[in-house]
Amino acid sequence: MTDTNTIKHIASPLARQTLQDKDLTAPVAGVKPIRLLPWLQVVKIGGRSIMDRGAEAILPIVDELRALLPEHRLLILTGAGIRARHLYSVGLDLGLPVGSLSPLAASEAGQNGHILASLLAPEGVSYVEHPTIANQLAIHLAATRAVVGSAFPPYHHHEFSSARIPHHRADTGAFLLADALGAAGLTIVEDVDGVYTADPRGASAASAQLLPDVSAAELAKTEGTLPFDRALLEVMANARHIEKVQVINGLVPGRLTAALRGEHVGTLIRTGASAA
Ligand code: GWN
Ligand code: ATP
Repeated sequence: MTDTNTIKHIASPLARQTLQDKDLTAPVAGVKPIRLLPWLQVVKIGGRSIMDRGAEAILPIVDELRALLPEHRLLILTGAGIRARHLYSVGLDLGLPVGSLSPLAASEAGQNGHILASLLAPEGVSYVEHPTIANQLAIHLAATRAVVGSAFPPYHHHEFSSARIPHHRADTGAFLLADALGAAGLTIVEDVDGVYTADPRGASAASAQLLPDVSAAELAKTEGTLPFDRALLEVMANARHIEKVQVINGLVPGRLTAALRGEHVGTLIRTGASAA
């Protein structure tokens, strides 16, 4: 009985108070988390911007990734692309809730990952499932230099109902994962040179200017379109490890290689994470 009482009354700084009071939780919860995979480089490959273009865009990227393997250990994550957009239009027409659309779109990101992994298979690269990324990434990356996964986060029916199209898509998923793993970096591969003041392929293309270095907080104040999910800016504000993300043009040979070598070849987006 004495033992039971001791266990029941075990000393814990969070035992007797609400978890909602930040002043009370800060001494325990305010500590910076450890980096699980500090040597990992995460690369998000655009679904629409790269994968949907087929061999012309994919094969040069595959060549660059192959050549980068001796230098970096990579988690390569793919976006969803055109099939997900078709899926959204059909699903929305039928009135499907966002929690039903989210996993359907996510499966398209997974399909692109399977395609990319097949092309890198001779190098020992395979597609790994979400649960494997969650729990067994370290052992896989101890066995091989890189793995491919879906960039889409597995929100499923837990997706926020604030919009009809899933709020958290591939760019957000890639960032959440990279930050949670404490990765060395995240590079987002698109079909434009970086983030512009307006869509460089849209109606205001003539006046669009490239932003070489910008903070997520500054971008959050703008109202125009962006080359990634707007939710990415929300999660960047609360980042713990990833201090900057580079958005680069994967259609230009050598850009991905340069970015992974730390060169400034696209738009650097500063997050809310501090170096301390
Ligand atoms: O199917 O291509 O993982 O890695 O969000 O869930 O919708 O699933 O619902 O391990 O768990 O389609 O089946 O599919 O892309 O997400 O996967 O081949 O439960 O390896 O079974 O979190 O791959 O898939 O789509 O990523 O993004 O079986 Mo797929 Mo995705 Mo595979 Mo995964 Mo979802 Mo699983 Mo999951 Mo579902
Ligand atoms: P997914 O992986 O989700 O399929 P993606 O990342 O491959 O998508 P898009 O969502 O199409 O690609 O985003 C890239 C496109 O965003 C560019 O081709 C560009 O035309 C457009 N874009 C819109 N606004 C901007 C902006 N401010 N700066 C740069 N590109 C922009």
